Amino acid sequence: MGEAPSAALPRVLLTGAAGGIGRCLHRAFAGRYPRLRLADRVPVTALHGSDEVLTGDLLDPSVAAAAVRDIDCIVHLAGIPKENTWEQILPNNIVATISLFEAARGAGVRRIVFASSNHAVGYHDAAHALGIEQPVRPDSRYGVSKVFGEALGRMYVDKYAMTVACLRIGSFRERPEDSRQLSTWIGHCDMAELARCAIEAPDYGFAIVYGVSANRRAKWASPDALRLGYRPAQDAEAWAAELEAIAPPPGDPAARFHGGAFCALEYLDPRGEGNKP
Ligand code: 15L
Repeated sequence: MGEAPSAALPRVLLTGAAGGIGRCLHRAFAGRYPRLRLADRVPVTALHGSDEVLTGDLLDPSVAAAAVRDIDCIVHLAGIPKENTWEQILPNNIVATISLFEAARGAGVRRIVFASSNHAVGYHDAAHALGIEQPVRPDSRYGVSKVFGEALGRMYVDKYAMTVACLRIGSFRERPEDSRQLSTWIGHCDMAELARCAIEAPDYGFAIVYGVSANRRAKWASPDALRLGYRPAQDAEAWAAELEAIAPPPGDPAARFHGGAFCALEYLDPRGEGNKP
């Protein structure tokens, strides 16, 4: 974690605080901010005196309003974290995000850090590096919900002068687990540091940053990371020897596209090859 806490630091709301990234940030931020409100549908256990716990569903506007009250910066992690049906993705990832952004605007919250995902651009060819200038190319309904959140953030910056960071998070894990993650991995320390930078950097308007560690094999470039001051320190390469062999066969959609296994789900090859009748 960066320099010592000061009175100028913002009051922070973490949504989805009981999830994997939520728990990581909760631990990393304990005692750092003058207020740390931990919201989730399931109860979260406080770790520090400044922790506040709010249990409820952001789809309920009264819960969203209570969550954002007297908050300066929201880190929005809540939602379904992988592919699912529209019945799940629409309310939990799209409508709840609208509900939160609207509550934030109404309450005068100035900054939102949105947990987007690499799956917003997952169907780009893995043979080529990705920046943020390429068009979105979601690989799943989950990826579409992240594209939606990014577009919503862009609009709240342009229309309501808020500051919004969209973190296109890669593979958040204790350690990388397969060959793809040698490029897509983000370790726990880097994840906490990226979120801290997005919370604390001077106003930056709109930013999109890939949430990856300093992996030697990284294929995602984030010019906005510098504006936020994010300098990752972890590198998946330490696990390369044991992980290189854990890979889908060449030609498999999970190997051909940046989004990995999400790209293989329900995939129909435009050339008709290997499609089930
Ligand atoms: C994500 O967005 C998912 O939340 C996570 O489960 C991983 O699959 C990750 O992306 C990834 O691309 O590895």
